[in-house]
Amino acid sequence: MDKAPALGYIGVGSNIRPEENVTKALGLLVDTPGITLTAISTFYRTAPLSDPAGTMFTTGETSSGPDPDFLNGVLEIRTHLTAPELLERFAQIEEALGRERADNRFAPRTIDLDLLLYGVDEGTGTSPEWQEIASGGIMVHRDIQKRGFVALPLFELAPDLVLPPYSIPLRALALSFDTPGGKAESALSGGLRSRFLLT
Ligand code: PH2
Ligand code: MG
Ligand code: MG
Repeated sequence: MDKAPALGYIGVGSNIRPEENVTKALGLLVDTPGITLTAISTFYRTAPLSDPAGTMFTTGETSSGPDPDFLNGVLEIRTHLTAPELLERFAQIEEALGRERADNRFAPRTIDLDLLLYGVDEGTGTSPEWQEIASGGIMVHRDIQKRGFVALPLFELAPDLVLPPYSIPLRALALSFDTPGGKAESALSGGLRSRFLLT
C-alpha cells in the first residue's frame, strides 16, 4: 500500500500586493503534484514587524516603520513530498512570484512560505519521522513561539496539537498571545477556502 501522506503546516506572509500574491501562491501550491491543501486559517492583516535595532543580533521585534501591512495566515497540507522537497517547492513559488532576497530579513516581500511543522501526528504532535527531520536540520519553526499571527492561525487549524520536541501544548502557547496581532480578514479567508479547498 502507498505510504500515508505527511501532515504539514505552512506559514504564509505577504506585504507587496498581498491579496494578489497570497492567491497566486495558493494556486501554485494546489497545482503541485504530491501536495493536497486540506485547510486554510483565517488570514490577518498585520503591521510589519521590524528589527528595532537594525541588527541581526537582537531578538526583539517591534511593530513599526514605513513598510506596508502584511497578510498572514496558515495552511494545512497532506503531502507525499519530503521536507527538503517542500522547501525547494516553496523557494520556486517565492521566485515565481518575484520575491527578491534582500540582506534585510525584514524587507517587504511578495510572498513568504515558511514550513512551520512537518510530519506531525494531528493529535499528539509526535512523529516517527521527527528525529529524522530534526537531525536533518528542520525543527519546529521559531515563529510559532514568537508571533501571534502564526501561533493563533495554527491553533485555529490544530487546537489539540502538542509541539515537538518538548511537548508544549499549542493551546497554552496560543493563549499566551493576547491578540493575533492584526485584524481578521474573514471575507478574504472565506474566498480563499471556497476557491482552493475541495469540499
Ligand atoms: N515577516 C517578517 C518580518 N516582518 N511582519 C509581519 N507582520 N508579518 C510577517 O510575516 C513578517 C513581518 C520576516 O519573516
Ligand atoms: Mg517568515
Ligand atoms: Mg521565510
